[in-house]
Amino acid sequence: MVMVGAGGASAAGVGQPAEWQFGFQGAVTPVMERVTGFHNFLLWIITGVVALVTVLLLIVMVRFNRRSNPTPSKTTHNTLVEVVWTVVPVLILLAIAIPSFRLLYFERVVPEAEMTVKATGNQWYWSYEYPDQEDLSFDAILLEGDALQERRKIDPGAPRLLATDNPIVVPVDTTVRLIVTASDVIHSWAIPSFGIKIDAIPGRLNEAWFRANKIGTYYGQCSELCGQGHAYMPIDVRVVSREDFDAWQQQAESEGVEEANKMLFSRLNDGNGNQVAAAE
Ligand SMILES: [Cu+2]
Repeated sequence: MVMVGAGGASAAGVGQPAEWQFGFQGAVTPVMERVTGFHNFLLWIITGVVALVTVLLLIVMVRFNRRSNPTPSKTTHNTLVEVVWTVVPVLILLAIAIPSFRLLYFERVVPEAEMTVKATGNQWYWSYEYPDQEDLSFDAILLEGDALQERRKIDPGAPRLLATDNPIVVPVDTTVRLIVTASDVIHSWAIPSFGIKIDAIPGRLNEAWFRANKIGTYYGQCSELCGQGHAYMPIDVRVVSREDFDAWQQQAESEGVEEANKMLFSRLNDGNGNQVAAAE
């Protein structure tokens, strides 16, 4: 199979899964950078706890089994040990809780946004609106079969089950407020590399934000079981340069989204898959 969309080892697992990937997809927003950092921090704590418990268990098994310790001690209380095994777990929980709540609030509080995108979950596709622009709205339908083959002519990296006919297009280094809702049942809008997973609930507006710091293509999937087509309503985001975004937006307003996307793909396609590197 041809490696598509990865654009070399450095990009593997950013925006979409890579073969043999072990950890998270690479972070391209401040939220996901912190999520990844918090995860790595927790890993140290977990490893320490597991190691300590394992060592204690081994000591008990070796030193206090029936053969090596035929007459067990009758001790029932040891104040020092009891204080230690109460205070140390409390300290560990505090060390986890404080950064955890800080991160929650960092995700939760939307900073001053430069633009807004509204996502609506439907059975089984997403539709998008750019409320800052008049008449800029479209559906994003999974590309499959011939439509996918056709798309690969202008967007060679388009992966199966992740690419949609109309991607969301946003400029790089721009704070985007994301408003999420649903028209029928509960869905969930999620992009691993953005660190976003937010429920789309009928009759309710949920809010999230992202500020992608790297030009590229980032995929996600509906993450709340929503019926038969749940696996077939992916999320396809193109983070592009300011110039590309402005050109796309103008074209979308004058000629429609389909034409704007064709033009965008021709601008983005450097013959190297769709992970176009920043024009540095
Ligand atoms: Cu869904």
